Amino acid sequence: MALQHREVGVRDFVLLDQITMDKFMDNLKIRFQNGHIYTYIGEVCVSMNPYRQMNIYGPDVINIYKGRELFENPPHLYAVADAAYRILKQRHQDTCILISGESGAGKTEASKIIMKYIAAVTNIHGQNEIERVKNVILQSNSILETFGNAKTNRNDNSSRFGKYMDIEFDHKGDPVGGIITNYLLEKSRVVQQQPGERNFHSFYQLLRGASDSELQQYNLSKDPSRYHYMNQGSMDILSEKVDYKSTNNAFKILGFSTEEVQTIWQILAAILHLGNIEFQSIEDDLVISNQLHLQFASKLLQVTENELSNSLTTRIIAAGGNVMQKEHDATQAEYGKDALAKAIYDRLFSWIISRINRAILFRGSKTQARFNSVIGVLDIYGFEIFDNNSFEQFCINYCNEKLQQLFIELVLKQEQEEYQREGIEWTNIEYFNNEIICELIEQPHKGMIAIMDEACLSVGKINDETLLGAMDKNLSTNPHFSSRQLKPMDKELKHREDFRITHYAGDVIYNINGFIEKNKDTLYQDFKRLLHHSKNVNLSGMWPEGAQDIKKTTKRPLTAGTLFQRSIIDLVKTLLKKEPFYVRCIKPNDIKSPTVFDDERVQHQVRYLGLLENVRVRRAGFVHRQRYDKFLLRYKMISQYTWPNFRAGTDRDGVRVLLEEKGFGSDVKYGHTKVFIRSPKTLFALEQQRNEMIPHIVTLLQKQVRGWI
Ligand code: AOV
Ligand code: MG
Repeated sequence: MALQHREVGVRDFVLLDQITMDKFMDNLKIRFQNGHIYTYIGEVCVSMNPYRQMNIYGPDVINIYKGRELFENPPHLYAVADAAYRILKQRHQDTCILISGESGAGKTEASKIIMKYIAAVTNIHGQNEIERVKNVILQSNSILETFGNAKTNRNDNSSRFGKYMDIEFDHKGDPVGGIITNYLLEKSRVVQQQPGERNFHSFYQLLRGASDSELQQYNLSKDPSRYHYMNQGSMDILSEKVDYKSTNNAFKILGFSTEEVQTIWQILAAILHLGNIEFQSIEDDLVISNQLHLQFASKLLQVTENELSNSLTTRIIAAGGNVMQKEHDATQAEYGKDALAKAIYDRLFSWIISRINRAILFRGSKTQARFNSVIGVLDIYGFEIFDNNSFEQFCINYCNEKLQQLFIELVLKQEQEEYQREGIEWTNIEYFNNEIICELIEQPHKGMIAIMDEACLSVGKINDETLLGAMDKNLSTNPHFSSRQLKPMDKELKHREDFRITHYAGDVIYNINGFIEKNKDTLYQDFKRLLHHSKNVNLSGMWPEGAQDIKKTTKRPLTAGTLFQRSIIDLVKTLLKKEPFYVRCIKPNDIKSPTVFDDERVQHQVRYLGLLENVRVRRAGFVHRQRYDKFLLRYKMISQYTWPNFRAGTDRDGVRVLLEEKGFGSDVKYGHTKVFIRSPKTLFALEQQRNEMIPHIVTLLQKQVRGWI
């Protein structure tokens, strides 16, 4: 087992003799090369993606970490999970584990490892209901990945949605429920994929995993190249971790009915048929040229062929009390069809999550559960830069800015507050605060989201180009925004439609094309009515607003950008109420290699994650702090005054006597409830003396035991 061989490098970056980038990198590298993928900065866990299966997650390792302090064992996600769990159990305090890092850095894997640990160490009484809840929590991951993950050019299993999961525990510390909140699924992927990328895994599972008779029932072929929604990017066969069978099995465990599961695959098949529908303008008429797919799609959506065809080619407009039918042109019809496919998938995804939530049964709001607490695990899409970056990357990267902001605030705030609370002096450390970038994006009236909304709401002729113009006008003073208009000589801004945001994690060039459409995210009412009237009750239930009277004017829905912003602000509010733990994931290289340590790429991540500042903040304060009672328990054996027990005063007095005797008095500060140790050397020395004492103590105890017998 990897934990047993000698550890290389320092396990906490605060123990480095100098805090420089070189020393930091050396330690990270040597540890990575020796299979130590985790290293701490205090309580923050830095995790390197090993790109290989590590033998460090088995039940034997779980036992080593159970109920232990962070510093007692080699760094591990299990130790972080245990710390979060212990706080919850002992103090009945909500905690959360925030996992960040760029695309492919290992966030989703980390979140699963953490959940596995929590599941393993709970339910010591073996109660059935608790076992069921744990099972649902673990199984839900495979379903969410099937429908919400896809191969991108950065990660073969990239999360295309954000996920926050609260796991609820009763006062005994057993998991009794949970709730998953999802954030903005990248639904544009349903209809379009970049070269080298794929649609969501679910589609490939269906074609490759369903039996011949099932496929026949859906009128589908096994071959993805036959489907427009699957053949634009890569059609690689991935060694998918989850296949059609396991997905169906997970559905079963989660209590989905046969009809529900059937509906899910049926909807996927319908989307593929929709994708193959084409429109042609013949003279003044719009016709659907491949009727067979229309027929299949309508059968699968359980609507009539006529209804589907009508809603694809025309729309009903209510004006001045009159209802009229207006025919689309081919472009409008094409747009409408794609919007329909995206919306169906998006609704399906949210519906699946709400079904899972029903199965996990979150009881937080009920009165009998008022002593319950939660551990939240956040796993979102990581910061990403592609060759072509659009509205989706804009939202994903904005979300990462917000989380970085939270890290800055909490990690610093926590430190400062602790020093203040304990009555200890403190000096501030300089760091880059990305607040200015968050403001650029989200400021009311002046931020990018507000400017986009204004463009979407304006009745006049505004297009993506004029939207960019409005941004130029309003944002020219923000150093984190630039465009061709503002910087005509900038070679990186190749096209007129390009603009750049200097994110905390690097520069990203976005292309404004499509921003207005994606932000507006309109779906013709006709489609909502169509789906609401489906004979399939599950599908119909996903579209309640389709019941609305045609003549009734609908309020303009909020834009995608504003909805996303609101959900992220809500998330931040939720997280702020909890005691946070951090996992900072790093990607060693861009080629998914288990051996290559790409210095430049790693250093870039270390820099933007602010890890060096994190170490400095931690060090400028104190490398180690511990409650007096715990400290005594661990080290009392090294001093004649405190062994076997200190009786001449409080625990605080005992700690003081011990440290003074050992000559460490000048390196420590005594807070109200904790002792703070400044230098790593002191901690080492204490640990060393303790290790030396252990054999004596053991012999002593053995003698005593023998004496007693
Ligand atoms: P991400 O969640 O951070 O990216 P993942 O967790 O999906 O990244 O990790 C990407 C891939 O790296 C996985 O599919 C594994 O092959 C490998 N990997 C990561 N962590 C481990 C580990 N602990 N042990 C073994 N292999 C690992 V994204 O969702 O794209 O932002 O949006
Ligand atoms: Mg992920």
